[in-house]
Amino acid sequence: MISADLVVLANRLPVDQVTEADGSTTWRTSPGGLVAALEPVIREQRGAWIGWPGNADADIDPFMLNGMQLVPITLTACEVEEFYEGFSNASLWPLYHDLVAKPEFHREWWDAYVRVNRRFAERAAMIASEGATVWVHDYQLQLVPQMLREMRPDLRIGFFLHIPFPPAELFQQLPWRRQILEGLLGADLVGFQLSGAAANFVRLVRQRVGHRTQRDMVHLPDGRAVRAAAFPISIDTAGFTELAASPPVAARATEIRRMLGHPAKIFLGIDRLDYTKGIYPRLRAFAELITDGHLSTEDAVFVQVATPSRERVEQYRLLRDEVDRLVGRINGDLGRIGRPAISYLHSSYPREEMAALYRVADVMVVTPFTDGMNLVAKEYVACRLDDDGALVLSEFAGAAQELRQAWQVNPYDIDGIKAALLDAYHADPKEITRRMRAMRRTVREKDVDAWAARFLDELMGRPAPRP
Ligand code: GDG
Repeated sequence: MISADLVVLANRLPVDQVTEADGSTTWRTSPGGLVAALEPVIREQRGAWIGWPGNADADIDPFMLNGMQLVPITLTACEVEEFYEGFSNASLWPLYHDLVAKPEFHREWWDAYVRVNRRFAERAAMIASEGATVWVHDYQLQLVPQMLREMRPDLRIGFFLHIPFPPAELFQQLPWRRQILEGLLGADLVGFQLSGAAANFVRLVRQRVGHRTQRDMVHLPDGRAVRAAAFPISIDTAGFTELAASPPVAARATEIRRMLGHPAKIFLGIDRLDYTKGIYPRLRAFAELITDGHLSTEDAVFVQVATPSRERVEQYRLLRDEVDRLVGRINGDLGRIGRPAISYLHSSYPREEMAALYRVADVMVVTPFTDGMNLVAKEYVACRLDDDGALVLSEFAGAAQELRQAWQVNPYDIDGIKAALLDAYHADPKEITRRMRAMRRTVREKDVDAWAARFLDELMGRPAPRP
């Protein structure tokens, strides 16, 4: 029987199942900042990670990997549809992202959300040792803190939301708004990317649940206090810098530039293919700069990587068709043989290839309509070993609050994006270096290890639970 002093809960386990040449299957840690930051802490504290392994109906026993106890949660095919694709990604995701798409609300999706959250909470209650620390992640699991507190009042519970938390005007559309707020209030510490999101939460709790609040604290009738605060997430900066500096990545970057025909400047976008990421307006802005004669396909190429994502959700299928059509039209109208205006890749790549792309891009374009943080912006900065490269960044990405030296844009303003792209394209190398140097200092000082340590220190410092 597993017993852990630190338990992490996230929708997904930090591993992917891979099939070997001989047909056998093994697990491999999935690359990502969160795993990189938490793995050492979990290992040190005999910790466990509870999550879904990623395929429906998989009934897998807990196992050890890299010093972590991994505890798989089974989701039926129907739960994947209703809890994950439905309530998480077609109700909460658009609602929390400023209604960039219209959220759908269905009572059976909500029922599945409650059921799956309870399964996660029950599993955590089973394996957490007496007085253990539990850290719950993200919008798929917002009911877990309260459920778990009812089962195990001896635990210290933290929650971190990776995506934005909307203002009251939007959040109150949710038919189950009160249950979600009460779910989160089961935690001792509720973390958000930005202080504005924490303030939205506290205000909603006061208005909708009626608890007394004081700055970032919520005071519950039973005497417990919950703190809501900002913990802006970051990346494994040293890991990315090292990868970018490695000879194979440097060679690959040179090769990519050659394959693109040595344009004067390379623009780059890397995103999950998601309607919040603002891929459409950025490609239109770039195409208009060519049509208007400000750029030519000799001067510039736009490489857009759109990683396949949530392909069974209707809104994502529609987006894919829209972007496909736009890229087809732009290249049809503006491209020449061997010189497409946009090099569009609907595919996912290993981290090495990502680092090579970051290294080769002269202008990185990150224009989400709204985004909790946006790690791609920080990864680009970490890979700019020579302090060069221009970052064009949406002012509505969480990262914009730290990366102040980027060329900041309103992602809804196509003329504004055009002006920023052109400005970044023509910027004086000294100006580029001045800005990049400052941003590199930020991501060096504030990496994902510092983020995890700050959250866990703050959580441990909360008053001990009173069972
Ligand atoms: C959510 C919030 C918040 C992308 N394509 C490939 C690949 N990626 C990696 C990137 C980056 C990550 O995926 C994407 O992170 P983002 O932060 O940009 O966006 P979301 O996926 O929406 O993440 C966001 C984040 O959570 C953390 O809290 O910042 O606001 O929405 O690391 O590099 N990695 C590889 N191949 C790909 O093709 N290897």
